[in-house]
Amino acid sequence: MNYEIIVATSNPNKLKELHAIAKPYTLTLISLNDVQLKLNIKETGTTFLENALIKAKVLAKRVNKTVIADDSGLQIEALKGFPGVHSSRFMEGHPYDVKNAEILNMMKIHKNRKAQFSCAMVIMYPDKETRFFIGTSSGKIALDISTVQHGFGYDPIFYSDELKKTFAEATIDEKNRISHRGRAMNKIIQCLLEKGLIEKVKVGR
Ligand code: ITT
Repeated sequence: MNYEIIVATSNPNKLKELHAIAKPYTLTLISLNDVQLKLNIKETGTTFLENALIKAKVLAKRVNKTVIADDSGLQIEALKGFPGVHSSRFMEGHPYDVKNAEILNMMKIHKNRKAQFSCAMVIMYPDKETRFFIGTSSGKIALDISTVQHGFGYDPIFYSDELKKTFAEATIDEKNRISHRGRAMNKIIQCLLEKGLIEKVKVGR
């Protein structure tokens, strides 16, 4: 039987990426929608980790299952780490093509286009044992918004140093292999494997 974990996110794109990572394992990720839960979470932390912990704790209070939560965002060196923990709240209510255009506008006066995506991911077991993992992925703010638009959020303006293309041009598996969220989630997968809670699904011949 698959090991079940509830994911404290209402972002369907994050879930899609996490499902793709979980697929080869005896692991079922359950969304808040699946359990008809709506969490009222105030992300009041000043770091990704604080916010991920807040989300995990709120969900863990409501369910008697293992939960995971992530808080993530884009950090731009020349903008002193902005939008950082404010990534989802920056120009809230505006579509991402408008937000991305504004970031490109803010970057016009800067030569240094270095940026990274960061993700703090927390796993909390029913006995409240808690582990956290950090994943980062380096790149640059692109000069233009990618016309290919896979992914979500800031993907169309994030040029990955490792993939040599924007995250928006990557397939979900390419992105997961080197992304901040992919890296953090793969550490959680390792942890679950070591604990013997999940195993890799054997592909039959
Ligand atoms: P939940 O809190 O419900 O998980 P959220 O979208 O608000 O959903 P965060 O608080 O972690 O999630 O905010 C992360 C924001 O950072 C997200 O809304 C995007 O704008 C951006 N972001 C994070 N990871 C990203 C990725 O892989 N690609 C593009 N943008 C990303």
